[in-house]
Amino acid sequence: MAEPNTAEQIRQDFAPPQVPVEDAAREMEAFARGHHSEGRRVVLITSGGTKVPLESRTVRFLDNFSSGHRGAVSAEYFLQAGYAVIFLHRHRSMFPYSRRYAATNWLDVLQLHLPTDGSPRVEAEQSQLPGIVQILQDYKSMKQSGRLLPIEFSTLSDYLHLLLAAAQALSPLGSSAMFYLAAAVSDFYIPASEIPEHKIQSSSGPLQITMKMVPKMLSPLVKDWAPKAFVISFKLETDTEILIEKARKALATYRHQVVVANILDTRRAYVVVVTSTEETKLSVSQEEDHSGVEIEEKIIKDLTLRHTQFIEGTEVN
Ligand code: PAZ
Repeated sequence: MAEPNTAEQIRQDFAPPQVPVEDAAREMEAFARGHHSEGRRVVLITSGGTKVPLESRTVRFLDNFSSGHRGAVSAEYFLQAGYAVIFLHRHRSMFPYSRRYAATNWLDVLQLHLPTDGSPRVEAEQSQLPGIVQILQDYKSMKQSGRLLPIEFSTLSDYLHLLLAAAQALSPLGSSAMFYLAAAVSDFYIPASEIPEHKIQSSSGPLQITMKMVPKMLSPLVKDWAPKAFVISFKLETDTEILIEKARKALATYRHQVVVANILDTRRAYVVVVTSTEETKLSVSQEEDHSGVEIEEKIIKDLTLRHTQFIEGTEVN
């Protein structure tokens, strides 16, 4: 029997998604078509980590470190650069604009006024929300422009189904579509046919599980699903010795345009943009960091330029 292709494998081998994929597919398709018809480029940003259930009535799951910071900050800079953004992100991970107040306890920021002669009023303590006026302005104008489409996932299965739907929505845009795959997606999963239904019992002794390799989405994405798009993947390592070699290997295997390589501990201050012919090091110095410069601003400046060259067919890489 022939091996199922990746799309079939996702449908057959993974638990049904817990999010309304068909509705999201329709929204993404209409969003992409609308912005494309207005001459705008569209980027799909994936952001955050994936949850891999160990039981189908899930009590326990495998997760990872990703906070969604990279994706949320990048979305803001892509919007600033004029792109329309599909923000495919992990539920409750960082979100563009509001991410600056992710650690804020709103109950401390809000003041309650109880006038004797009127209704209660709630006001925010502005001094506890640094930069709020500018951020609120940017957020409101972005909302009004309709250039941000947030789509949420939680589980690995949700993510895979939604990525497939996003690729189908963006494919008709050809080279003006960009995929910016910053999510930290699990490499391992338990197939739907093998996952225990109920909570794994500790009385059965130490836990031994065998997980299958998650199909590599980059391969069908680049070859079949959106073959004309500009595709950027991210490579995270903890060992600097192997980072660039692994990024190069990914480029050679999947034949997409760019890998952004980063190391777990330094990812906020240093990345290498790797193409088939170049390695461009981008960094944020301590002084820049103190004055609020974010590495994503440099990444997006670099990538939007490469995207222009790609569209114009004048890229040298
Ligand atoms: O989400 P975050 O800001 O905490 O981290 C960003 C990141 C390290 C997940 C991203 O830059 C990245 O490298 N994503 C791909 C990870 C991978 O190799 O699968």
